[in-house]
Amino acid sequence: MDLLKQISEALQVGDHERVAELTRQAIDQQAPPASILDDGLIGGMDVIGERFRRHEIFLPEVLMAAKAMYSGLELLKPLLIEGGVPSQGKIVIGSVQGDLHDIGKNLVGIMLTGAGFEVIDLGSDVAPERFVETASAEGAAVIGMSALLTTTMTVMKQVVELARQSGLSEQVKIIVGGAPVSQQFADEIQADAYGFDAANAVDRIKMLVGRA
Ligand code: B1M
Repeated sequence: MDLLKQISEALQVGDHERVAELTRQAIDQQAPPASILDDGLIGGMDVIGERFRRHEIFLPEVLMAAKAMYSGLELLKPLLIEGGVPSQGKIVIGSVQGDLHDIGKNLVGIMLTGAGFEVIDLGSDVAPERFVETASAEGAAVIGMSALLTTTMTVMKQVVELARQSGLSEQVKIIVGGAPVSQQFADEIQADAYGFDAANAVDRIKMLVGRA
């Protein structure tokens, strides 16, 4: 069986040791890191999401899949950030308040680091004030927010408004992303950009800071 398919299937059964072993093999066989990520790890996680939605599996299985995802991601990380020279500006990232999903946000952080940005990762469940205060204190160029729940994406609007009220939106651009987020939603809340995946987020951020 194709190695990337095996990674996807090992992730789906939450076997983190096997995912690490297969990811290592794929790296040794010179499979492109982006394919290992997209077709192996993210491919497997998409199946998990769909099965969870259909109530075929439950939270413990999803947590095991997330752990397996991280075991592969850890090995890929050095390859994804290879060659990055941190001099492109500071980016504050985090998953919004109420949201504990951090895999996509972490991927965005890895890709940004690889593109030479200095990433200040506030983690998950981040209050609106923390995004704004950190960006201001650090002199960040961009705030990047991730949300995976339809109930938490509304927090993004609070951050955009808070940044505007505090006068920060003059200097700091805001980009939003995550599974339920869309360009239309970004326009509605008046964010500066929407990234549909981690690589696209990097492209959009380069445009926001005038480095594209
Ligand atoms: Co949860 N979960 N989850 N979950 N979970 C989803 C999001 C869900 C869609 C599953 C489903 O029903 N099919 C659903 C949300 C439904 C909705 O809101 N409409 C859901 C739910 C309901 C829940 C709970 C409420 C379940 C419960 O408790 N009953 C609960 C909420 C917890 C909370 O946050 N308060 C919950 C919990 C969890 C776990 C903790 C078990 C675990 C998270 C572990 C972790 O992150 N450390 C988890 C997981 C793993 C998922 C799914 C299966 C996978 C998410 C993931 O990591 N995908 C997810 C189903 C799905 O999304 N298909 C699901 C892989 C990741 C690479 O993709 O994060 O989308 P993603 O990131 C992408 C893009 O979105 C984009 O780039 C990445 C790709 O390159 N992106 C950005 C992300 N952030 C970006 C920021 C940007 C730009 C692009 O700019 C800044």
